[in-house]
Amino acid sequence: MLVWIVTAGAVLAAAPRATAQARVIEITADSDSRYKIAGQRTPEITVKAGEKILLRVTAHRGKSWNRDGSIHGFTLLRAKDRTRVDGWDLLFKPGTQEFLLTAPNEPGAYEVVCTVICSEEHEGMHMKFTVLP
Ligand SMILES: [Cu+2]
Repeated sequence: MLVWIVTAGAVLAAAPRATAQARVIEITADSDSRYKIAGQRTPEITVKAGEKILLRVTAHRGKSWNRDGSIHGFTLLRAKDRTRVDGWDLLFKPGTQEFLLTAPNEPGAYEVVCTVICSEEHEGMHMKFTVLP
């Protein structure tokens, strides 16, 4: 079985073994302009610095989307200065997709924000992201 992985705009097929060391984090980017994580009332992602992450995203269309077909985004910002983290600027299409990512090396508080105007609730589409040492 092949698993499709999208990294920084490039699509490649990788055997499951290649992703075996990455921790899988599953989120939903939902039609009500909310990120959701099963079992969490308030979704929050916690990772270790430099950890390999396989982000598995299921996205559902809200009331509006980008002309390129992206329906939600996922951009990681440093909480202290709202600057973007390289490699963590993602766009989602409808359905399930996976991204092989490397957690920031700098421990601290981060925030995930949606970068697609997905509804009038778009501004509320964000979640905490914590990097542990
Ligand atoms: Cu959104």
